[in-house]
Amino acid sequence: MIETNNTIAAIATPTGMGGIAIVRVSGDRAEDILKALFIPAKPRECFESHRLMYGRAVGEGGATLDECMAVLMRAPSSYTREDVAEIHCHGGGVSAGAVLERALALGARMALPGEFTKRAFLNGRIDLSRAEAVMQLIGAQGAAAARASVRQLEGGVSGFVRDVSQRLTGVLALIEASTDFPDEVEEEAAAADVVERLEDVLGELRARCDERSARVLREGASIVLAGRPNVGKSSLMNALLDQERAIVTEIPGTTRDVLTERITLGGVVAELSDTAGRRSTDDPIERIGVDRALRAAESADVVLIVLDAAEALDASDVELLQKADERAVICLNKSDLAPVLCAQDIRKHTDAKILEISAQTGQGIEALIAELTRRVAPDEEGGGTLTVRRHIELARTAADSLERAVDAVRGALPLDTAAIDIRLALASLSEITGENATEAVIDRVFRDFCVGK
Ligand SMILES: Nc1nc2c(ncn2[C@@H]2O[C@H](COP(=O)(O)OP(=O)(O)OP(=O)(O)O)[C@@H](O)[C@H]2O)c(=O)[nH]1
Ligand SMILES: [Mg+2]
Repeated sequence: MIETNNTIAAIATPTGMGGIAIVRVSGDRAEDILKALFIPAKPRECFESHRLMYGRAVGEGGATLDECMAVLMRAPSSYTREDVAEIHCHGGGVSAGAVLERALALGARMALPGEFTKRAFLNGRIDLSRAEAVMQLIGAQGAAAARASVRQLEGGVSGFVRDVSQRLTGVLALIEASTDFPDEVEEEAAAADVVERLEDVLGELRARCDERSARVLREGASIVLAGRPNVGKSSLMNALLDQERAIVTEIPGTTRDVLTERITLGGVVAELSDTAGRRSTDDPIERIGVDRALRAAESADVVLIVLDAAEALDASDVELLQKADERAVICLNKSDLAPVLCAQDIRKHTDAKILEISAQTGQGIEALIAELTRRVAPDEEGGGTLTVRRHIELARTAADSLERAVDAVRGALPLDTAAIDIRLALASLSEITGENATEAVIDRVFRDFCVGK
């Protein structure tokens, strides 16, 4: 389809009250539109590129819409690589709305979600993985997710894809050499070399596909407190939040519903949930609470199993400990009291990490926070995991292809059988950065963007 109006405009800042609101215009007519709607305080014959000007935005007939700043960024040194104009109005939506309307009346059309960034991609300024990083940065929950997005924005994913693809191309060359010149290349040695190199790449691909870390970065982690009534779950919740959030009493069965609050651990946002103490009960309300507690723990990333150090284990504690999996951390609470229960008693039922704490005195809380941080914050060494779901899926598909290639070579099939799967892996990898991406893929990526980005 031939685009008849290629100059787009949108308000790039969020709606609501704020200091400034920015109207962005991109395309061939951006400069004309800016000159028609903005009058600099110091008249300038030509609008100098990349120079912020102070002046007035005007409507039809020259009526002042707002006092504002404006900048023209001529192609190709702009976000979209096209001529871009930005008008910085007073915040609050009304001024920016009037300026946007004026830009539309002067011939721009309303931008679609993500259309500015899509143009940056289509004009070759950024690859698809970087465009996705822009969106992720905007939606980042917590500093760790933002850092991961910035790494991608700086080309972390593109660099990784390039490196891995180059290595796979090298393996293809080796295979070609051994099939084209069978007398010169020793087949068995070549096969061993191919397997070794493919396995190296495979290991790296798999390491980057850490689904759990990716989800935690995107959506935050969930930490759930579990245990029988009165062991101090709500007290621990309050100690971790450093505020009196949950009701604490000496009456077992105090907490009924799931109570959730946000905390930040090592730059990762986590939801901390206090739950009803687990016990069988005839009280219908408490029973619903106990059911909710069980469900919350099922889907949690970390389960804090709270025990009372001043009491012996009972049957429900033992059941909880026996079911503890790798997500569990045992908090031996009330360690300020005369001990009845010790770590060895717990060890008989589980290998999970045990920390002695006191929600009341604060003892051990720092160590617990450190343990939680270690568990939820991603390992950022080596560039970290891929965080965009689409990238993880493609990297997985590539890894699956490589696994088939390794199996083929191990099964003594001709090396060019493996070459087919290596080419498939290369195709999946190139989709991450958007080379040869179909229009449908590109549209899907930009569909979730916000207008004005
Ligand atoms: N000495 C001491 N008492 C504690 C500690 N933590 C909690 N308690 C007391 O234990 C009692 C129960 O505390 P909660 O935090 O309400 O216990 P819970 O596990 O939330 O109880 P339910 O909501 O009934 O399941 C309260 O009287 C607390 O003051 C602690 O570390 N040391
Ligand atoms: Mg409670």
